[in-house]
Amino acid sequence: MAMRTRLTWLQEKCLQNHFGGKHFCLLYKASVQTFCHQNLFWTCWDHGPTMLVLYSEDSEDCVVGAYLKEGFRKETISITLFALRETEVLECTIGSYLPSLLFLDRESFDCIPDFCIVLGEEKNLTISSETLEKLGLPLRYSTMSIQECEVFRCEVLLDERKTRDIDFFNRMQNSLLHALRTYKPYGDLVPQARILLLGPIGSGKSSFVNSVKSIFRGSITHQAMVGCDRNGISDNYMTYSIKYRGDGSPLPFVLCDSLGLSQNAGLHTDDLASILTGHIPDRYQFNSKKPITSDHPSYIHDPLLKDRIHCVVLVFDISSVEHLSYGMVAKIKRVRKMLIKCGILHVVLLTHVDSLELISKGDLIDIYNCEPVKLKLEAVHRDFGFAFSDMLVVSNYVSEWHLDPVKDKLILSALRHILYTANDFLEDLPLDGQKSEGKDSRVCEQKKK
Ligand SMILES: Nc1nc2c(ncn2[C@@H]2O[C@H](COP(=O)(O)OP(=O)(O)OP(=O)(O)O)[C@@H](O)[C@H]2O)c(=O)[nH]1
Ligand SMILES: [Mg+2]
Repeated sequence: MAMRTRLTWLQEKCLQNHFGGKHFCLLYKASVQTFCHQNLFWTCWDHGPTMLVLYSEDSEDCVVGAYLKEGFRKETISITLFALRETEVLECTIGSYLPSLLFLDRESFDCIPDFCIVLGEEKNLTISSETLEKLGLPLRYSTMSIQECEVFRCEVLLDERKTRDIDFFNRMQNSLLHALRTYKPYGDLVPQARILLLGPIGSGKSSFVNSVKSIFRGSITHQAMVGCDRNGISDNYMTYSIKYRGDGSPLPFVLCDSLGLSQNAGLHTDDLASILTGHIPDRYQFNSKKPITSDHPSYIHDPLLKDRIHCVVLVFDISSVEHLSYGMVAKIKRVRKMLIKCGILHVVLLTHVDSLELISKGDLIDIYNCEPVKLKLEAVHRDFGFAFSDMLVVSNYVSEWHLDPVKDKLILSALRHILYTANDFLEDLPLDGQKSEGKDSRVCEQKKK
């Protein structure tokens, strides 16, 4: 049976961050492998950096333990004692001691006086008052009964990724790239799926365009203008057809970047309706107060199916999505109603996941299982009603110099979901609509000429 730690996600994360971003691998769990320190030594001997964690019945919200940089070995070392209460870790270093002296030796009655663990029948821990003070623990912790004792090997996460996961991510990236390059919009109705990025100012729309472009180009690019301005950076309607680095052929999708949504200014809902129906030309300069009209010189009068939007991506900054103003939330709900009314399918893209508190680079490997991300997804689901399967999480390329296969996987997986959604939209179009507006009409027109 696989052993599971008693540490909560948050506790494990706090300790990981505190001890240099290490990944913990559970080596010993006393309730499963006996409360016997000889047994514990035997199992955990010479594993490199090791962390021992003690849980007490008396204090549910606090764990204490020892971090051994050199691991359990037969030589004297300095030992870091720690206490984790809620999200705060306090530590103090003692030494040099033989690590075995953390446990009471019943024959010689020898033990580290500051921190003495007794396993076996008694199962208790005694901490000196001086150490209690350094660890910020009240006096009642001077003798604690031990309910559980766990020992972890502390692996260097990045090294581990280098040797084990990078291969996996490279293979994954190749298969995703292949799937996206060979993607075909449903029924060949259009040559490219047209995806609109829509969301509050600064949510990361243009950065997502740059991220996708960077991956397919094979190096970082910042073609779409990105920045921080409360009035918004993008004020033109920009459509990006992206080329694949290998053969320079255009990919079967177009990303459309728009003016951000804002409570009082930003993208006008009439302009949004014109974008969705394909009336707005590339590079059109928006005016928040004056939406486009049919007498504008570059207004597209008879848009074809290929000019229309086939999927809308609602982009939010995951770190601030819960703090959107009441007016903004109401605006997004209105926009969503409009999309539903027009029959346009939409998905949610949550950016900035890297800036969530406690999330580190290593978490991007399994981001949907991280507690803070799960909580955010639940909040967005609760506030807006989006389905969990339609919420995608990414970390955009914003300040990096090089591509990272872990980020690529998140971005490409999100893009694949978006394109499948565009296909659902095309598949659901009424047959008449497909024929009159789609490829067939273009072919007919060309034949007539
Ligand atoms: N850390 C982090 N920063 C991001 C991410 N995505 C975007 N940013 C930053 O957020 C800011 C806004 O990003 P933009 O891509 O310009 O956002 P936008 O939605 O296009 O903004 P407007 O065009 O003004 O509506 C920039 O400073 C980006 O560098 C992300 O995933 N992680
Ligand atoms: Mg922008």
